[in-house]
Amino acid sequence: MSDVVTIGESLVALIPDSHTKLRYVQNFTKTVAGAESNVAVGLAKLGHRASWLSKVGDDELGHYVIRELRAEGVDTDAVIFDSDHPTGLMIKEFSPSLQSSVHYYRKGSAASTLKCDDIDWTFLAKARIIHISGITAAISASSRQVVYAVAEFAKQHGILFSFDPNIRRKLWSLEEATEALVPLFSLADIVLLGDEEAQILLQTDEQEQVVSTLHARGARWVALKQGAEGAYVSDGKTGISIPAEPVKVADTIGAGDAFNAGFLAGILEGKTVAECGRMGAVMGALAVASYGDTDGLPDRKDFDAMMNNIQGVYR
Ligand code: KDG
Repeated sequence: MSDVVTIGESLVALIPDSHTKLRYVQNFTKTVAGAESNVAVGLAKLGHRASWLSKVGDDELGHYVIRELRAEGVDTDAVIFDSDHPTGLMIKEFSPSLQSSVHYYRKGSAASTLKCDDIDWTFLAKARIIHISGITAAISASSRQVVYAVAEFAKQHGILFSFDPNIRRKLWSLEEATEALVPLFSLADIVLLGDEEAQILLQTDEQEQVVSTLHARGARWVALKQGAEGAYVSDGKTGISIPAEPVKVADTIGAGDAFNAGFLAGILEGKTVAECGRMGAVMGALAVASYGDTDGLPDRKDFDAMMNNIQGVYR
């Protein structure tokens, strides 16, 4: 039984060692990326039982993804190995101004073939929270069907459905994203979105308006992620701004997923919405301070020390 099940594609990510165009890069670090598995890793590192459900190719990259996620404590027992489709790949590129961008090689990937018949519904029924991002809805029509079916299933079974639109403009147009993602707000108990996404999907990024719109559609918790400004979080009774933790930024990719992991951990632990927000902010700050999506995520001891502003002794 898992506290949280996340569903979505993970990719092998190649991270360049220099801030220049890819044609000039000589060395890359191999790592695992994927919004939903990032959330699962963050939760597992904080001591929660987290499962990740997906498909990977029955290839070296697929076995690498599984090995890494297991090493971080994520349960991958429900993952399907597909011998007909490959594991997806992405390559990050860092411009001299530290702007991160990504190049995807994921069309026709194993995860994009995920369909409702692949889902182990009995396993899913035992979760307390199911978390999915809009990326899963973007990668194919069949995985989009999975997102809607899972959201409905969560509602019927009293499982909290957590949703982050995670709009990736390289995967679909804003019109397609809006049409597919807006209905999911009405099925979500927890909505975690960025201010740019609020502007696209709700035509406003004004915090109180975003929050009241989403509560009116049924969300119990809302977190509006505002990047370097922090976040505005609400449980319908309390709405509060959470400042971002000061940090030296290496790579912003993965920050939103880390925030989500911290926020969901707070919900599992029965914390107030302000505490959930701070837990999210601490996780987000640690994620941006390192290059991989999850390398910077803390284990519980370091996380608690940071939450309590306790300095470590290093020598
Ligand atoms: O949120 C970070 C993700 O975007 C990254 O890990 C890769 O899942 C990914 C994607 O599809 O862009």
